[in-house]
Amino acid sequence: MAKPTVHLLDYVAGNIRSLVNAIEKCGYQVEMVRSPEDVKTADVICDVSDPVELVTENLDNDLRFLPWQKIILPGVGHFGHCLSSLASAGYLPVIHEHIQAGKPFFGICVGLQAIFAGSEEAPDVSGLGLVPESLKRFSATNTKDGSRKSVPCIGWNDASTAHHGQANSTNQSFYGLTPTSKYYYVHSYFAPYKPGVLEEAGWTIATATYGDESYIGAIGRGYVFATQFHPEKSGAAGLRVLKAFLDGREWSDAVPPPTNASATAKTATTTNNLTHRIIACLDVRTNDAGDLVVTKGDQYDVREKTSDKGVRNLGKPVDMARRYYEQGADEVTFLNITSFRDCPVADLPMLEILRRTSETVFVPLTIGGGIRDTVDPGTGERVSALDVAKLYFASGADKVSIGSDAVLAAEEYWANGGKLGGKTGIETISAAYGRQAVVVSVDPKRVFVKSPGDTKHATLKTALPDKDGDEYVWYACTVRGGRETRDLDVVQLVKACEAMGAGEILLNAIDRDGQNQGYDLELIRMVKGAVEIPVIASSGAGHPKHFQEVFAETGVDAALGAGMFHRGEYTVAQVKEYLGEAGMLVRPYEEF
Ligand code: 1PR
Repeated sequence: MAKPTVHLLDYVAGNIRSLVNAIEKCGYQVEMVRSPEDVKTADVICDVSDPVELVTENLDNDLRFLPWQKIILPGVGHFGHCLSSLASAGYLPVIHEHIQAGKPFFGICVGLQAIFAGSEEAPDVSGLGLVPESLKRFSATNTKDGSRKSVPCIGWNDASTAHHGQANSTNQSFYGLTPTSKYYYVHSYFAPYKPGVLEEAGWTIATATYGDESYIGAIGRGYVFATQFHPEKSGAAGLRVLKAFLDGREWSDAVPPPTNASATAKTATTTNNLTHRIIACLDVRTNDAGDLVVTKGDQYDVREKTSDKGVRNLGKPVDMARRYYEQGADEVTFLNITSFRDCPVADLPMLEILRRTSETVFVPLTIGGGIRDTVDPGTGERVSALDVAKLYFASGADKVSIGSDAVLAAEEYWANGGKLGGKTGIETISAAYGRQAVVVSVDPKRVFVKSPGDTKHATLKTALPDKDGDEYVWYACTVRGGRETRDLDVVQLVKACEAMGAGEILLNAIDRDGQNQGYDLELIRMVKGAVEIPVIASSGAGHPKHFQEVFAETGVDAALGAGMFHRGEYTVAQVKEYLGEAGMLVRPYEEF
């Protein structure tokens, strides 16, 4: 029997590929349509982050009468950008009438925010106003106890209707949501939850709490449904929600909780109520035979110690990424470690790896390597960092990671007295896709000095002095995969990148890379104290206890492993099991 068809208007402006893959995983086939004339009485998904193209193509047709059955409004980035695009393209009346006609509507992330009246993010831009409330920005300080939380909020949290008993009384699940599952959120603005207020107006609410701020994770009434989290990036739990919407199942028998949900989940420690996020990282490069392989450095040296000095080959990227997803990885990161040499635009195998991985891995994918202004070797044309990022997003990436170019941009930022130029890759990509899409990958090296007065850089007194007994260190930034050291320290780098619009820091440590001795906790504390955006610990993990230690002792937002997973010493599942047994909340792995 032919699968039911969902139609997608083909002007992909964001990472809609993952949504297409998720819809197909739910048993629907996606048919690309290129103009409303092609739209039959079908289910239509519009990526309205750039609706102008559609409307200008069809000014002679009145969009109001397109026989659309379903609309999914995905959205990443800026509330104002999304809504003003919708408004200027004349889309808002179409969506209003679609909803008033009682046709199914699903808003995702900024698509949820769009159904509200407005947002602090863009005070002079109105939302659809279905929900007469406004969004506000998370506070970086929890008012209850003054503790800190990272903004944007990036991680796995609840979306539970259990708080007001609606589901429990009938043991029914709202659009496939379950109180023990975790869903992937990435946002700086939220809809505060006010108990009973919207329920009185007939809305069903699923909530989450970040720090001491309780907010709307999902909301629905009639045929309108919206989630702040990304169902296409929330593993099996998210796919279940997407399928419930596509099948038209607002309420259904409650799904049994995941079998491996940690028994102590209720009392387990969290990161401001987010689970402890575990990332699997795959350093990728071409081997001497020209194949793209997963490799792993020993303090960034990826060549075997054997006579042929070949590039360490630890396996195939797509297979390994899928394996880590199935082990429960909360995110997968690919770093193309030789892209500083060649132009990623020509690096089609890397784009193909992303495309194939996004077909089976339904958690966030980050790609780094070579994201900078460059020249296409084939055409000789200039290719901007934003163009490179667009290629990666269109191939299925959710976040792009910038390494060397961030160091150069930070040097320029400080040379200009801390003024923004608006032209760096970080600024342009963040402005176009939102800061949550921009990760900065830091490759620091320890530099020992006898006393803080010996350097202008931010130092710390280390518990691990060097062989000369020098007990102060500063961390020098490097570029080109650690090959070139710069006169810029990590605090200068991360502060500049946060100011330019980066959403997250991937904090490597060359001295610890591949050593299996644990993370550089002193470095992580220094960087966590310097920025408000989330920080990912990287480099040195060799045992599950290293993950427990780094979360417990630094408050870091996520922890990354590579070699220990690639060499088969431990699995992601074993790390999460260890953390669960240590009383730390982790996302339970679920089957779809
Ligand atoms: O500079 O923007 O082109 O990006 C290059 C990217 O490639 C950067 O993110 C940089 O960190 C990375 N990179 C470049 N050379 C190497 C190398 O190893 N020769 N990898 C490299 C850096 C960091 C992690 C690593 C962790 C965990 N590796 O990917 O996996 O250190 O390792 P472990 O758990 O085995 O200890 P650009």
